[in-house]
Amino acid sequence: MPLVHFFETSFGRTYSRKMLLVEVVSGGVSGWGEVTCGEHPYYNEEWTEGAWELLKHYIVPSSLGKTLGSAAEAGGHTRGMKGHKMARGGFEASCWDLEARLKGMPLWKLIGGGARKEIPCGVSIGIQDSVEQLLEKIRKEVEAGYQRIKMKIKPGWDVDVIRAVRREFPSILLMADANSAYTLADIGHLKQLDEFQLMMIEQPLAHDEIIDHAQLQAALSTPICLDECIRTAHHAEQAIRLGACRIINIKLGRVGGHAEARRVHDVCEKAGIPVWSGGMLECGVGRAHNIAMATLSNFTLPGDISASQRYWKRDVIEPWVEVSPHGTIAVRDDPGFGYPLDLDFLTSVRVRLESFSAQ
Ligand code: OSB
Ligand code: MG
Repeated sequence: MPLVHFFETSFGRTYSRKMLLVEVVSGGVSGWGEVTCGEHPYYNEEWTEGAWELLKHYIVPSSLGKTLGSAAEAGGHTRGMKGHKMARGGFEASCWDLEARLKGMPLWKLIGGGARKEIPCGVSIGIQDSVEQLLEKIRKEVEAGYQRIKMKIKPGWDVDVIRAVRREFPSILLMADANSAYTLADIGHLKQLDEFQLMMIEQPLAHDEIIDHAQLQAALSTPICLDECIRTAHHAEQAIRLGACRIINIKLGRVGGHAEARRVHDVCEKAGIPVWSGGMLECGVGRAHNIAMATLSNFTLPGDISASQRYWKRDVIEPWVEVSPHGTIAVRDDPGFGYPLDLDFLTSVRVRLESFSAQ
């Protein structure tokens, strides 16, 4: 599906998405999950075609025809596999949606959420062709009511650009996401960001490097938020113990699904570390899962869950995800993740389908 506007991070520019959805069927009821990896292995090691192969050759055979007492057991079926959390998480999430739909209850309730009826929303704005273009985009999103602006940075698009944004918007909640574009050699450069009252700087250093982040955090007054580094609750424990971050971004796919997302959430809550929901340019399926997750109590900061129409001309769910003028998404009480699929549209944009049956 083409994006309404290209999205550029420090690792590249995306014009359209090739998304992989998982439908798991039992007793005539369907549950849906989204594999949230990118088309290319640049955010982390996963990519759409790789995830397809993993599902086909490992995840589906591990589960097909087996009895699952509850979705909480779904992660166990793929536990022997290393990595590939987004592929495994897409399957895991589909099982949670299925269980909730079979029970006729909202997913947020099944996963132990429900701390809020409205999710506070922010937006993630990519690297633009010019500073003027970025300022224009920020103005539009602030006027739409979004509570927090995240801008992507990389070497050459950082200190000066943030200074220009701050001059125009002195009091907005602002943060920057580097997607691993820096190293410890850049400490002096990154320290310049301390003058801009950023809420946080997200994942400045390598995707798999917690220890260096501890050294950087000790040198910065701006809080560091880890994204890519946190794939398990144990990583969260280690990062917190080392002082590598003061905030954590939880992405459902990156940690392998709802069960582990909950564990990461709980570790952070106990340690007094606030969390927020990240995004991966999801279509409605992944977006709706994120909304359910963001009703857990410690999701106290506005996350990267925003309206469907910021991404898509038409979404695969109906209604689409909408954001109120005060920058919130109302949590729905319908069964499962709460949004019916637009199956006609989904079928019209589908480029590949493979079905597996126990019979
Ligand atoms: O690091 O949060 C990130 C998109 C693709 C890959 C990585 C990231 C992002 C975003 C977009 O920031 C969040 C969204 O609006 O879905
Ligand atoms: Mg990020």
